[in-house]
Amino acid sequence: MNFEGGPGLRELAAALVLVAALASEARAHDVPHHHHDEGGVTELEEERPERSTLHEVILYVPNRVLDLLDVVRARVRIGPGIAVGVRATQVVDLFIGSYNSLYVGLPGPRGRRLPRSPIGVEDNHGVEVSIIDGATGFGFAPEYGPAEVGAGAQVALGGIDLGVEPWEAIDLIAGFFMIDLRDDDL
Ligand SMILES: [Ca+2]
Repeated sequence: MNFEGGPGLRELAAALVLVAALASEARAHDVPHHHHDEGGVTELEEERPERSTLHEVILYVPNRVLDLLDVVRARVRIGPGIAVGVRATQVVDLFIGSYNSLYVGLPGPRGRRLPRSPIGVEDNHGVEVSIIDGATGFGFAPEYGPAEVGAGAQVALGGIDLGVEPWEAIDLIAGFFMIDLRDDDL
């Protein structure tokens, strides 16, 4: 009697354990969702579709490389003009001059998800002092980072622009722990 009843009970017990496990897993999934929805833990996660763990793993190395490239600007410029610029954040900066150029090198902070090209067009014309920005590039201004520190100059047919963005360095370090402070990961 028990010979047949035993396995039947065991199967029933196993099925109950399975159902209980699935139910508790479903609840475990629900809880963080509610946290995100109600608490608004991070706005970033709500602005974009949630990335899967697989997505993050596959793009982990490319994203760290792009984060690293964001830290340094080292553009060599070829083209006519005369200009000088220095900056230590957007508030403490100075630019005066005019140039049209083709640049080559490390382009500097992306300020977006798409990588910037190591070769491109760059121009800038006018005067910029701190937040009073009278300088304009005709679609190809250098676009510095908000905390970027650096300097550049253009003389006759050549120029150079060097900079470091500490904010991107912090984003790089946070990125190793899967935290995307700049919201620029692919
Ligand atoms: Ca990042």
